Amino acid sequence: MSEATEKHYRACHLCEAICGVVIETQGDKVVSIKGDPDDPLSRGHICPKAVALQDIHEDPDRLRKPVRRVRGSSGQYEHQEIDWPEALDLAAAGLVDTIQRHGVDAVGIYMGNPSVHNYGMLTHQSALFRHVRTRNRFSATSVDQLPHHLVSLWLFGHKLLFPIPDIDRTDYFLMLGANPVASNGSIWTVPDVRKRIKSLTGRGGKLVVIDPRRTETAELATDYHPVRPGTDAALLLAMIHVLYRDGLIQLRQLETIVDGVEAVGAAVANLTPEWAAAHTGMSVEVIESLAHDFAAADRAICYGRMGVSTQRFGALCQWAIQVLNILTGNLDREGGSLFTLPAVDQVMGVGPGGFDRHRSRVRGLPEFDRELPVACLAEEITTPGEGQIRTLFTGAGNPVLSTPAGEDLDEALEQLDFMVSLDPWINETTRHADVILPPTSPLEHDHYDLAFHVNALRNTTRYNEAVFDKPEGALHDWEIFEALGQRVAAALELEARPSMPPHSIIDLGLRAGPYGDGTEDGLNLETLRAQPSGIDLGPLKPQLPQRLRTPEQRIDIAQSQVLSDVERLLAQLGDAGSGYRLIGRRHVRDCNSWMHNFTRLVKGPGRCTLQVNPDDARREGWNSGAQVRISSRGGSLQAELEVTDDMMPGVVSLPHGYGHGRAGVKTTVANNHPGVSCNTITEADYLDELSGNAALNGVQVTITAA
Ligand SMILES: Nc1nc2c(c(=O)[nH]1)N[C@H]1C(S)=C(S)[C@@H](COP(=O)(O)OP(=O)(O)OC[C@H]3O[C@@H](n4cnc5c(=O)[nH]c(N)nc54)[C@H](O)[C@@H]3O)O[C@H]1N2
Ligand SMILES: Nc1nc2c(c(=O)[nH]1)N[C@H]1C(S)=C(S)[C@@H](COP(=O)(O)OP(=O)(O)OC[C@H]3O[C@@H](n4cnc5c(=O)[nH]c(N)nc54)[C@H](O)[C@@H]3O)O[C@H]1N2
Ligand code: SF4
Ligand SMILES: [Mo]
Repeated sequence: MSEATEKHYRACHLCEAICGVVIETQGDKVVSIKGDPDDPLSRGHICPKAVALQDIHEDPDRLRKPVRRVRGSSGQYEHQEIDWPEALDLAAAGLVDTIQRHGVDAVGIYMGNPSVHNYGMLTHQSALFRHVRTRNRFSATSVDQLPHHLVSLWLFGHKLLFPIPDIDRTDYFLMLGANPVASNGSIWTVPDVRKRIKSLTGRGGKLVVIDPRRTETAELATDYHPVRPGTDAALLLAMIHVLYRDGLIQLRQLETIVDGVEAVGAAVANLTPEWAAAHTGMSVEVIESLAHDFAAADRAICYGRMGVSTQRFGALCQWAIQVLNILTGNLDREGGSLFTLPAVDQVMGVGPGGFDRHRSRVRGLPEFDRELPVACLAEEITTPGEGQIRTLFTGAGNPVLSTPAGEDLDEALEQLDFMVSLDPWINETTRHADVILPPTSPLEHDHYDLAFHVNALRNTTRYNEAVFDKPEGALHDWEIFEALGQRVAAALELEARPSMPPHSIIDLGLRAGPYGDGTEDGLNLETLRAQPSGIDLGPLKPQLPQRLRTPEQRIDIAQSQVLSDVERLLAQLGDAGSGYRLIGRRHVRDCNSWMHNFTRLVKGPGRCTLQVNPDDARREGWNSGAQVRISSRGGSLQAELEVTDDMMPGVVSLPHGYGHGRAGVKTTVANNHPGVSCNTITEADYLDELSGNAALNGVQVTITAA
């Protein structure tokens, strides 16, 4: 007789859409994964990646035990399985030894993107890091959303106060540098965005997409305008100029809480549509009508993501986007952009963040939230002197593939005295580690979306139990942090505070939160356990000024650092340079560097192609399928051409997260679909100088036949 099937309710944690899924299991096997129609946020939606929940769990390449790197008889490195106590002792000893000999700053830390999707890593990383108070902390934030955090800190007083586009109730949506139809949304938890866009345009609303590539999202838009990479700040500032020039400023409900309106008007006085047209490649008419339509719409949203964040003027763009929302009274307004009120309220629970309280040792880049820009990680390892990184800890990250000038980092990692990685795979980064500590599979631990309810277009909450029991002897990520923390504390004679498991922290957070003890909802872990599809807490509501964390609960839009950055824009926009501009690209079946080891997600034609516009191809004599060499100041690589009129002339696109198949990497399927890493040619010194965020988009490249 076959075993009975069991149903498990769960969130998919692979991207920010946090879709609810129903996983059917039989014994220790996953039988099916389907969308959960009862989830109040995702309403049954899933994307093709949801099946990866099973593939991750079953992947034979996923490490089940720690490994240690040793030189084999042939002189090559190999990885040997070791027991947990030995692995933890080894990892802690490496950290302690460096701290004792060179001080805490000689330990570097890099935390990658999945750490934000795994709540135990968020609640418990401090169990280790509080004993390693190094200035050399890094994360994927500085190749991603750093400008968003800064602008939220500056305007709203807290790094996590993100205005969330209220797409379901808007009339006009201006979207720059985002492709949610492929990415499923970012800093905007918006499951089933395709349906929501169709509903917007179906009810007569507009979606206007600004992007150098006619994306999957642009295909659904009412209007699409190509823009030259890295020039959006000019467009946005000229739109603000038009609002002032044509008397279209309308603060509405924000009237009594916004300062700096006059100063911003002065700063944009000369930034005319004519000026912006010359740089962006957009016409004066289009720029003016964008400003007019935005101001005329009853309810409007301006939103921009990776394409306007990881570029040369990322912080200026994100600031201008929010200033457009504010000057038209569309912030904190239904159908505009609103703040969430999550059940576990991180805005009340974690510090607001800070900026430029110290700088990186070699290049003097500013810290944000006690982290340095990862674009300077390699030089902090290779440059001798006091504070040089000698030991590196990485958790849930693959910076060799995901950070600019990744090949330099790849080499730098070999110069370390010691490296430890908390990761389930031997990938391009962790292959350098002396010891790799693999956590339980995602289905073996419980789940709460500590991060993404903060960004969701509706207030909901959901807690899910583990689908499978933890295997004998295995450790969760949080338990590994705890175990390392205890060992390091003991060796350094520091106090190791006892901690509670992540779910108890969530219980406390729920009880103390806005729907907790003493409220009508009375949420706690038990009430959530009883409704594993999630609990609806209603649509986003206006909350200003109470929600602001600025000292006087006011919004000062005339931020001096930002206004000074306009000078840099004026100085740098002029040097358009020659050659092509490189941008990135996401595919719905990718997820950064770690979704290529699952056959179901990589099958079909290779996706790591260089897309170019047909006119460029014709002029250069290139055809689809040809191999070309792409070179930048940082390096060069070879890729296959794909000619498509989705690309605007002069711009080429290559996805990131490829470049597998290197010696020692143990991801069998990915190694057979290696592609090339576009971060071979992105540049460590090409940054948004205001924030320190990497400018991964808009890199100047030349292309020749290979
Ligand atoms: N399928 C899939 N989903 C993902 C991920 C993934 O790898 N694959 N990654 C997840 C992560 S970590 C993130 S941060 C999000 C990102 O989410 P999004 O930002 O929505 O995704 P991207 O595809 O990076 O969209 C960036 C867009 O900016 C455009 N662009 C590039 N340069 C410029 C420019 O100078 N100006 C303008 N206006 N546009 C420009 C690109 O053409 C691209 O369409 O996606 C998440 N979801
Ligand atoms: N050129 C270019 N570069 C980019 C981007 C781009 O658009 N263009 N996008 C950038 C963006 S937005 C981001 S977020 C970064 C991502 O950069 P990273 O976070 O550095 O890289 P990922 O590819 O997400 O690597 C995730 C790693 O986490 C591991 N992992 C997965 N789940 C878990 C878990 O539960 N626990 C542990 N311990 N490990 C786990 C995986 O095995 C993998 O090794 O890349 C950035 N790099
Ligand atoms: S959109 Fe896809 S990857 Fe993202 S949470 Fe939903 S099912 Fe998972
Ligand atoms: Mo990201």
